[in-house]
Formats: sequence, structure tokens, C-alpha cells
Amino acid sequence: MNPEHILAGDRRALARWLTALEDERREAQEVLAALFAQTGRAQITGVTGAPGSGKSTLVAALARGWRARGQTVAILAVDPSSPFSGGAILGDRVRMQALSGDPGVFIRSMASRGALGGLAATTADLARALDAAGFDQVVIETVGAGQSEIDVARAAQTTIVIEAPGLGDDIQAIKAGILEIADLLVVTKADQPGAEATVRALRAALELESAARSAGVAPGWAVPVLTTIAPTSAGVSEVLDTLAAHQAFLRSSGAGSGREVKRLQRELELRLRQRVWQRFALGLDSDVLAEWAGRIHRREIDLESAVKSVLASTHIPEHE
Ligand SMILES: Nc1nc2c(ncn2[C@@H]2O[C@H](COP(=O)(O)OP(=O)(O)OP(=O)(O)O)[C@@H](O)[C@H]2O)c(=O)[nH]1
Ligand SMILES: [Mg+2]
Repeated sequence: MNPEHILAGDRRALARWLTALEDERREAQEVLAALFAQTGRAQITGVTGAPGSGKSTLVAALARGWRARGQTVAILAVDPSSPFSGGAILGDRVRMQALSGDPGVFIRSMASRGALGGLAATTADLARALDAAGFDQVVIETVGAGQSEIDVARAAQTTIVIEAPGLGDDIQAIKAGILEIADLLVVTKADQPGAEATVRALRAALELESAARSAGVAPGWAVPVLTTIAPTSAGVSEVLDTLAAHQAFLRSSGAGSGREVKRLQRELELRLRQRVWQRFALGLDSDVLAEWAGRIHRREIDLESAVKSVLASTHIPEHE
């Protein structure tokens, strides 16, 4: 596992590294630590929504759009529901075939199999690895069905929640509790009956939720509701423009840094809990962790090294 090969764009080396990260192999973590200073450059977008709502089709259309704008794209399809990589991933392969001959696009499917540290932690590591490998855009596709998907989506800077037109007023995103993590809502399959009603229902739900949302989402960003017909790319360039606008908002408002430090603090805490929690009653001082998260955010240190330093400073022996 040679970081040089990964940085030089060797796709097979990258694929092997990702597999080793999924298997939580020590060498893979060491490569991530070595490349950690290279991360923080990619735009990481989460796409989440009910099964069959059109996520993969939209992601493929976004990828084509980014390629047309000269950007490279990595797609991470997380499928917690099918540990043996069932039909969905196969379907994705077919759908994304048109992209697969393009060296500027890298597609990776990921099941929850073997994710000892939890799917969210593994997803975050893989997204970071793709970021380190130099992709301009990293997209995480995940079925939106509750808390575990919310945790997965947290690896992203910008989250798109998608909703296909339904039969009536029933909004899947509300039922799944994922509306609150949306930076951007997309009604897919706008060529299907009921799309306008779905847009209206989402706008109404957003208004109702706006007070509750302010905890999780930065103030100053009004969540847009867009529509797409991804197979023909209708509406897709508006989604790309809105994603770019959200990234610009995250940068100019400082909300992006704030979110990342929070995210890193959560990850740090998770890793520390995994290592020592069951064995020791470790009182984690959240101010101290926030300081470490700040240092990681500034790329002064990587996550694993910070974990070691925190453990060393609390005089707790590390058990592997
Ligand atoms: N008419 C129409 N069909 C669409 C559109 N977008 C996607 N579809 C179809 O909807 C079906 C599901 O699309 P996917 O993109 O696989 O949905 P998904 O959310 O990725 O599905 P899972 O990953 O299995 O949860 C496919 O048959 C697509 O061709 C659209 O804009 N209009
Ligand atoms: Mg899919």
C-alpha cells in the first residue's frame, strides 16, 4: 500500500486501500494518517432518500455535469441494507455504466459488512481517503431511513435529501426523520404525476420545521427545493449551481469550519470511546476535545495521532 501510487492516480491501488480501510487494517489507517494533510480539499456531498427514489440516477447525472465542468468525481454508494451486495448495487452498476469508462470518475459500493467501528466511521474514512486521492467532488449515496443514515450523512459537508413524487401528502423524508439534515431538497422524477404537490408539501414542511432546524443547520441558508428529471439531466445544472452556492456559503459564513470541527469532535469522541470506554471510566473533557478538533481541522495533526496523544495525556494504557 504505497501512498505515492494512490496520489499518482493509480485506481487499483486506491481500490485496495479502500478495501483495507473497510477491513480496518492498521496499514490502511497508517496510509490515511500519512495523507491526512492532503484532505479537506474535496467537496463532499451526501445524497439520501427512500429506496428507489432516484438517488443513483441523480448522482450519475450530477457526475456527468461535474465532468462537463472539468471536475473529477468519486461516488461512494453506501448500502447498509444489503450486506451481500444485492440488487441495488447491481442496478447502480448498470445505471452508472456510462460513467465507468471515464478515468475522472471513480465508483465504489460499500456494504455494512465488517464495519466494526460502525458504518458512519468507515464511511467517513473512505470519504477522507477519496478526498486525499485528489477527487474534486466526493458523493456519498445512502438510503435515508433513520438515525444510522443521519450518522452516515454527517460525513458530508452538504446534504441533499431527495423525495420522489408520492401518492398524496405522504412525505418519506419526514417519516424517516431526515428532512432536518437537508441543505437542499430535490424532488426527483419531476416528469411523474404529483411532483408539484410534493414540492408544495416539502415547502410547507420546511416552514413548519424552520424553528427546530436552526440547531442543526446554519442560519442564513434557506433550504431550496429543486426539481429534476435526472435521466434527461433536466434541472441538474441548477442542482450543481446550488451545491456550489452552498459551499460558498459554508466558506464565507464560517459555518463550514464550524461544522467540520463539530464533526471531527464527534469522530474523535467515537474513536476514543471505542478504544477505552468499556475498560475505563474515562471522563472526556469536551473543551479539550474541541481544542484537538481545532488542531485537526487546521491539519496540524491527523485523527489517529490525536487519539494517541489524548490517551497518552490521560495516562490510560492503550489496549489493542
Ligand atoms: N420517470 C423517471 N424515472 C426516474 C427518474 N429518476 C430515476 N428514475 C427511475 O427510478 C428508478 C430508481 O432509480 P434509482 O436511481 O436506482 O433510485 P435509488 O434511490 O438509487 O434506488 P436504491 O439505491 O435502490 O435505493 C429507476 O428505474 C430509474 O430509472 C426520473 O427523473 N424520472
Ligand atoms: Mg441507488
